[in-house]
Amino acid sequence: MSCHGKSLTREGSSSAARVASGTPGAEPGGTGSTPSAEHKPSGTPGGGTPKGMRLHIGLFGRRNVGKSSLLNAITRQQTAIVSDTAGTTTDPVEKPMEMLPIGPVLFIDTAGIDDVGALGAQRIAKTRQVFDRTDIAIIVVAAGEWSNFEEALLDDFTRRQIPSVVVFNKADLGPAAPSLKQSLQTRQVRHVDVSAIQPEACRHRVRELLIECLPESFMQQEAIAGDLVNPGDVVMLVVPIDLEAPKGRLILPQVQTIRDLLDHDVCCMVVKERELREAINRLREPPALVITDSQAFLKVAADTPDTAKLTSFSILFARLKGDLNSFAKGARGIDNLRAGDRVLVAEACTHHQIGDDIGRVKIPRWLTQYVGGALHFDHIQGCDFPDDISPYRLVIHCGSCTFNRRNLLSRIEKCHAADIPITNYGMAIAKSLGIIERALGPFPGALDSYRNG
Ligand SMILES: Nc1nc2c(ncn2[C@@H]2O[C@H](COP(=O)(O)OP(=O)(O)OP(=O)(O)O)[C@@H](O)[C@H]2O)c(=O)[nH]1
Ligand code: SF4
Ligand SMILES: [Mg+2]
Repeated sequence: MSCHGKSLTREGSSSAARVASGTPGAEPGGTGSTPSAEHKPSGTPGGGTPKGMRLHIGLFGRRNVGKSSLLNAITRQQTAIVSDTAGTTTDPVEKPMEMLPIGPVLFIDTAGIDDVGALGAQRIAKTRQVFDRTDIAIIVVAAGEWSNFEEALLDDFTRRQIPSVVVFNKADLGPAAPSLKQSLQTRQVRHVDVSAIQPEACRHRVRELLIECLPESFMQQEAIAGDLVNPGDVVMLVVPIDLEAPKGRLILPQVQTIRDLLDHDVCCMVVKERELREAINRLREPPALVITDSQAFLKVAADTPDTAKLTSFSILFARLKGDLNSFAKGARGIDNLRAGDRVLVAEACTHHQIGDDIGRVKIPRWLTQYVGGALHFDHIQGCDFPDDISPYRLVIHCGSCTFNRRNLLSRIEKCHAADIPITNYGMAIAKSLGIIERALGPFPGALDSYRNG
């Protein structure tokens, strides 16, 4: 999975969304025309909590209701441009922050959902893309003026099972009707009256509201690999240092995995694939688990004793970020591929490809060999996922280290709805190299899904 290496010098995960100031190296906030900020996940100088690990909170509503004013009040900064001209915010504006006691969050300010004209339609489409990565939706309403737009937003979020809250902004200009509040209460939709022009009070009220509807999954810290072994066990991490590896550092999934193992009192050894066999020979007993970059799977499988569990970083992240069972089942779809079929390869971040790129060169090569005939590959990067995936026989997703879980789950759900199998890089590689059962060995449920797929 040395594709991850490039992420640390790649652009952010969305070509449209921009990360506002908050981490050194990120651009100051703004709207409309500023270019993408460089993505700086943790483990890099200047990086905080990786974006993908933050609770994503979207601000939605009609133009001019005060979405950007609310963001500025909450963040105590002029993160987004505010004006009384409708349609000030064009592209989504992202602002990472530490929101105590909630923790690391990412606010996403959006363009008005009632925008007009051809450009307006494009801005609405960008706003709607943000739905896919929203953990909590804030529907902003001005002076209690509720319309079909707010009703449609609420319906959409309810259908997607995204917790949503209503913020009645501009309370200084007029309150929401008691009957409306009653109706929201009946539907168990939390709401609050605020005025963004009184930022201190506004900040407190919004924070209380958010805490009330925090998703359970956000409260629980999921293990990456520490739950697969026991305290004191030795785990070997195989990290190829090739052309794709970033200079002078490890990459985000490797750093996160090491930290997770240390948190679980596990001994970690990090080696390159060439040194693996020798390193294992030096141990008194085989390691409990070997975790490899998927691209070195074949050599690592050959050098790892059968008594040791084996998997890849990419498979671990499929479990953390997505739904391992869906991906394992989706890997079966590789058996149904025929020459001439279309395959969609999706990467969560944008980056420059180099010679032997995993998504563009290696996976297509291994899959073509497995199928025994030419396949047609389409590639997408960032937040753009096609509405119509019916032309595809299979979707293969990267490890999504820059996505939050909801974003990836939304894509999995889209594939399920269209009855298109979806798997991930690690599993597609393991499958096409003939070692998927071994790579899924540490996950009996996923292995069953694969076998019954
Ligand atoms: N009176 C009053 N005015 C407010 C309040 N919040 C925002 N405004 C004003 O409402 C106007 C629109 O605010 P914005 O924050 O730009 O609204 P927006 O929803 O981001 O608008 P778009 O980006 O155009 O979609 C500005 O003139 C703000 O100063 C409030 O609580 N009370
Ligand atoms: S987001 Fe995907 S393509 Fe980008 S570095 Fe992470 S796993 Fe690799
Ligand atoms: Mg705005």
